[in-house]
Amino acid sequence: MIIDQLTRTIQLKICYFGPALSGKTTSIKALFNHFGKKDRVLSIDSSIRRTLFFDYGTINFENQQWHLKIHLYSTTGQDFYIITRPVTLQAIDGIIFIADSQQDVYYRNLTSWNELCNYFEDAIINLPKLIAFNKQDLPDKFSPAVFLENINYFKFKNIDFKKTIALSSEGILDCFEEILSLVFKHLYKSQIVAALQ
Ligand SMILES: Nc1nc2c(ncn2[C@@H]2O[C@H](COP(=O)(O)OP(=O)(O)OP(=O)(O)O)[C@@H](O)[C@H]2O)c(=O)[nH]1
Ligand SMILES: [Mg+2]
Repeated sequence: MIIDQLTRTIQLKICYFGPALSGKTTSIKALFNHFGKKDRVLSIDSSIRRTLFFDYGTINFENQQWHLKIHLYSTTGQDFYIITRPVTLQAIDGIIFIADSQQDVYYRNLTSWNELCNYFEDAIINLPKLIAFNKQDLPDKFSPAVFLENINYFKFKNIDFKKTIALSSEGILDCFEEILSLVFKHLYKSQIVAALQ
């Protein structure tokens, strides 16, 4: 987070993370589409539309006192480009973990979650994070409860989960609002936002 008192601007960085092909790019694009900014997502992808490095875009809000600028990134799920993932994750304020709900890729989600936890070590406990169980439109899905139990959900703080269908934008805005809410609650708790008022 960057706070500039002079220009009254708060900048946040939120990142979509998750296993290969879980729907990270589809989710970020659906969100920008909602705000009428479909063309404002920069995607660095291959000829077959796999993310090579990241997707990136900004969304701005303002009230009479403050400007809020949210930088949104998605990581690549391709392990060949794994080196780019910790770079993209630097200095983030919140994570939206996009899980692929198809039963046959269940373990890819676990591996990806564990990778995420390893990048942040103990800091992952408090980092605001939202798990989106994507692809709810498909048959043969695993139960979110099983995944949450497997990752030991209750040991984490500042965490929530939702179901999404990124392909039809279902739940995407909800996830965005929820991660912002988790981020701001976290900032209030650490008294950073309160000090600005
Ligand atoms: N049925 C269904 N397909 C989806 C959904 N979300 C994404 N997809 C499809 O899943 C495939 C991968 O989506 P992407 O958004 O490119 O996934 P990604 O996580 O960005 O993939 P990488 O960046 O390559 O790791 C595409 O064919 C999408 O159309 C969904 O909610 N339902
Ligand atoms: Mg992608």
